[in-house]
Amino acid sequence: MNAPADFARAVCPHDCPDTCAMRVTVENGRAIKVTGDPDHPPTQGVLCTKVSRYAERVHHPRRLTTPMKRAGRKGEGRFEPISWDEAFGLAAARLTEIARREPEAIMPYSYAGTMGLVQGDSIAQRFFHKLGASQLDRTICAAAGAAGLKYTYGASVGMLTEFFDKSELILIWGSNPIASNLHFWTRAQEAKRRGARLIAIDPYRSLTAEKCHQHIALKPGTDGGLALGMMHVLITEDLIDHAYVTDHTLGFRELKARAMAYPPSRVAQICGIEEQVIVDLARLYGRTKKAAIRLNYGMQRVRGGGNAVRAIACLPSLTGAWRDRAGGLLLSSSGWTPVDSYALERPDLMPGWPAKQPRVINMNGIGDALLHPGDTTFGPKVEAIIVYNSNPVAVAPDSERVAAGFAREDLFTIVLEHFQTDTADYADLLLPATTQLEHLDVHKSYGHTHVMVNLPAIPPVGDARPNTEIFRGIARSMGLQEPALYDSDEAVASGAFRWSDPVLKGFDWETLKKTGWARLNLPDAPFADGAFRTPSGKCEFYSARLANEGCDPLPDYLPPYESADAAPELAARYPLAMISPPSRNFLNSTFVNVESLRSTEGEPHLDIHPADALHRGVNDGDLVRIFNDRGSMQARARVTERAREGLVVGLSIWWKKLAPDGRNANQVTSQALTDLGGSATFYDCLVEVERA
Ligand SMILES: Nc1nc2c(c(=O)[nH]1)N[C@H]1C(S)=C(S)[C@@H](COP(=O)(O)OP(=O)(O)OC[C@H]3O[C@@H](n4cnc5c(=O)[nH]c(N)nc54)[C@H](O)[C@@H]3O)O[C@H]1N2
Ligand SMILES: Nc1nc2c(c(=O)[nH]1)N[C@H]1C(S)=C(S)[C@@H](COP(=O)(O)OP(=O)(O)OC[C@H]3O[C@@H](n4cnc5c(=O)[nH]c(N)nc54)[C@H](O)[C@@H]3O)O[C@H]1N2
Ligand code: SF4
Ligand SMILES: [Mo]
Repeated sequence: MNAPADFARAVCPHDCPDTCAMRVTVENGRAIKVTGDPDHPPTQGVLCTKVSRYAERVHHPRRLTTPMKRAGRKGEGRFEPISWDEAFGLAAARLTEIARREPEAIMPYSYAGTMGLVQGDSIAQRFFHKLGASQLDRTICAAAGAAGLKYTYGASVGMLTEFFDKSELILIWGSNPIASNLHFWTRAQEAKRRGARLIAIDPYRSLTAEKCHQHIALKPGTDGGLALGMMHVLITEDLIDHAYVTDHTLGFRELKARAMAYPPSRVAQICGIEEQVIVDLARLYGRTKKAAIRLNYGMQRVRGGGNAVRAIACLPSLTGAWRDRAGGLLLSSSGWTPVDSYALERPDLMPGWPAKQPRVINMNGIGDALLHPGDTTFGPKVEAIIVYNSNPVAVAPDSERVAAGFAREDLFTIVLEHFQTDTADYADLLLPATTQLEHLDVHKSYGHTHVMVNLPAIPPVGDARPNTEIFRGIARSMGLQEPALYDSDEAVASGAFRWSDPVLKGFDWETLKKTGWARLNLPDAPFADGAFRTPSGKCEFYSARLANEGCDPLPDYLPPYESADAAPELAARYPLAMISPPSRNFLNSTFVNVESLRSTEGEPHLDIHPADALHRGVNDGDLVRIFNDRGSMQARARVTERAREGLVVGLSIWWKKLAPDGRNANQVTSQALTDLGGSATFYDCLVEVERA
């Protein structure tokens, strides 16, 4: 038993709810195999196809292994190697000059290339805070849903994922777990074997939807309407748990009045589904004791995303589904982990904190932000951008504008990356970062409730350095004196969690380093007796906080910005709704450059309903052009009933330069923001399609 392990312990760093524990086999300093840890309950020994190939990505021949500076025109992607000293010197010279004059002209841009709390936003945030740089509102993915949960439950918390296999009914709502939440799917299948009914609520017949007992293909962006329609039925047919509602919720009377405006006949119109489907769904949901909802972020990437999450989040509290551990709802579990973000990010380093803080730029508006000339409302023009853990030129909405912004000759751009992505092409300085197998990190999960440690398995590939080390190097060259900028990775990691929180009882950094993970001490059925995290401690159907902020205190249905209801003139010109959800073999834009995975995906496709195809003279296999006023892209048409009529689906997110026409789905998406949280509205997008 005491023989040294022949593997190193690691954690999958990707933006995925499953946060798998990995075992890495190393030979001569190279990772040769990465497998799922059989002892880690959520992982159960299995990794997805993408990450089973992680060693291929780590030792990829095109890994960036040395710092480089731009040698060609902006965006051309030509670079020449330089030393780290020269790179730090160039970065420091330019940033010092700007910071002295106008610190807010410097902005960070990062997201979840790694979910690690150390290589994510620790030293990097401290660095930007110390400079007084613009702050970034990190809203590209989950902010609407997070706001919906916050106002309803008080935090991003919900059912524990391990009990879904005991559920009798699972609504898989705006989620395609076979692609994006594999380990949940295993549990759902276990539930199915035990007789549970699985219902997919998704405008698209995804890989998951086709394996469920029922698929409800509503129009995109209409989920809030469906939830209100279900409430109408639950209330009029008295399928309500009155004791639960009285003891553990707030605002039933007001919610009831709102729901009465959504009879199934009206909701059928809104959602483009049959009235009876709504009635049957509500009855089944209301009559099943162990009724669970696995909601995912796919349904909140539209104007009304925050309200829709709020409406859906009310359902288990109306029926009392929370009473059983196999009932309730899970969108995100990330709020269960007591992360010490103050210690990690040190907001107190910001000049003027806490009274006054540097401006905040919403990352979804990066296109407009980079092209903004600067004025009294926006503040200073952006002169320098430092990108890490993200690939905005591929993933941010309204990509024509994003690319135009990055192409500005006077913009100083630093990119920390593993590969020469679409964004890296625009860098003035391109700095090689280590991967998860080469650095230390700690993780929480947004799909399960374990905290985890990742220890380096191999030395850095080439001259790559961890993000933390790169920011420390720039800070040192700038002569910044703040000690917190120079904390070691281990010091940062050991302070990432509030160890005194009861959910971490019995654990500390040293034990966690040895065990690799720890399950948070949480009750099996977290809201069986209420105890929500809201100010009232109840599930807030009616939110006084929203009312105070001048918003609707009750959940409502808001039609998508780009829909016949909200914009009939636009819908006449661009009649097709387009969504661009994740591909199974990519993770956002990560892995698109791993040949074996890209060849499995083939090429960019567009799924289009036979009636819509016929009308446009499009045949299966034709190359089509997808366009609106923002831009256009090409894809290979797949004529299929997987897409409901009026909907087209382009699985994403391709690297532009690896797509035949050098473009991707974000050419047509918009920078508009959701109702709550300021999230992106990738799936609120009207287009037209024609043969190319
Ligand atoms: N393989 C793979 N896994 C991933 C990712 C990836 O790119 N690839 N991305 C990761 C990331 S960043 C995230 S945020 C998570 C979750 O990412 P999500 O965006 O939630 O992705 P999915 O779980 O695939 O669910 C999206 C599903 O929602 C459907 N959908 C789109 N619009 C609507 C709508 O208006 N209403 C409803 N009901 N459904 C709608 C889509 O058709 C799709 O089947 O997955 C993560 N996991
Ligand atoms: N059309 C459309 N657009 C979308 C979506 C969609 O469904 N449709 N989904 C949206 C969603 S949900 C999300 S979350 C965003 C995701 O957007 P991003 O967070 O930008 O995700 P990725 O495209 O995976 O890019 C992450 C990059 O970080 C790099 N990276 C990984 N680890 C490290 C590290 O340790 N150090 C450094 N320096 N770099 C690292 C990777 O190499 C990769 O290039 O995209 C959004 N964009
Ligand atoms: S991407 Fe998700 S499923 Fe795949 S290994 Fe990572 S955490 Fe697990
Ligand atoms: Mo995401």
